[in-house]
Amino acid sequence: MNRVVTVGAAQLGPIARSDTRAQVVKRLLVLMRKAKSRGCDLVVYPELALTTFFPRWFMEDQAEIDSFFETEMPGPETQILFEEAAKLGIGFHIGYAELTEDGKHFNTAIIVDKSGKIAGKYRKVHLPGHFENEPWRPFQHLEKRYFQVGDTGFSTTEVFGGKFGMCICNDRRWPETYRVLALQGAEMILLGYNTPMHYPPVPEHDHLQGFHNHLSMQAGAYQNGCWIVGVAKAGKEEGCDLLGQSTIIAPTGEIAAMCTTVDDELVVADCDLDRCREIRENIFNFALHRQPEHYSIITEPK
Ligand code: ING
Repeated sequence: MNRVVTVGAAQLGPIARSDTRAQVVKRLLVLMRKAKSRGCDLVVYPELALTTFFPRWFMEDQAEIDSFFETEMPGPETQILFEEAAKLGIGFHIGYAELTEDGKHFNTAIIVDKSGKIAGKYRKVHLPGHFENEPWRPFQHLEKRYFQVGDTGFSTTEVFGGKFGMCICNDRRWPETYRVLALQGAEMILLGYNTPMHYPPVPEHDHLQGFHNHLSMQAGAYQNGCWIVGVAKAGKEEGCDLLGQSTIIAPTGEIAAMCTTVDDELVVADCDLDRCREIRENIFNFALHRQPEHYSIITEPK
């Protein structure tokens, strides 16, 4: 009996700076119920899914910055998500800004199982962008200012009958991300992203954002024999065009499902976790073919 997980990629359209958590949670619930009605075991939401992508602005008032963070998960505004998931018997992945009790700020994602329990947590390792205000840019990308590098590392969680890993947005561009997860047995990697179409340092790459998005994830899936679910916050958000093209990618690197709008949209695929073996027991059989003694430069300190 093959281990098939029916996955819903729940892309979000723009979230306005003025949108409340309650307004966003309403949209997440619509997508969760739709996913359930489509037979999903799991629904995957984007990175920083509860607020607008606030690193696009330079802020100095820490209280204003912290207003975009969650100090509890579930908290008063998100508890309903966990309750509805348990009631429907569906798991979910969601990204959010995490402010810990000891005052640490992370770009975080969690996997919640079908009983509404948090089964895994990940804090973003590859923080893109810059630290200081750079007025030359049409918008900022201050993740290095507002978040610290994640301290969870990349790990897997046994859930939905398989081994699941997480990463977040910029992590998906780094091949090390997928290999570290696949070496731990990850069969499906869940990730959200907020990717502006315009990349101020190299505007001549703007037209390649969609290509680089899928290139990175399709390569990661094929070279590591795992399913990858990449889900966007998309559309024109506070004047900034964000890439859509949320997708579910098979271990062969093929796109099994893809969003075609830049709004709230659900796409679904039946993902047979046992299909990872076609790759992991052959072309990328790590035990048989890898030669780590020749790779040490990859992990030497910068
Ligand atoms: N966003 C972008 C991403 O890695 C970026 C930042 C955009 C980097 C375009 C390079 C090119 O998709 C986040 N949130 O990491």
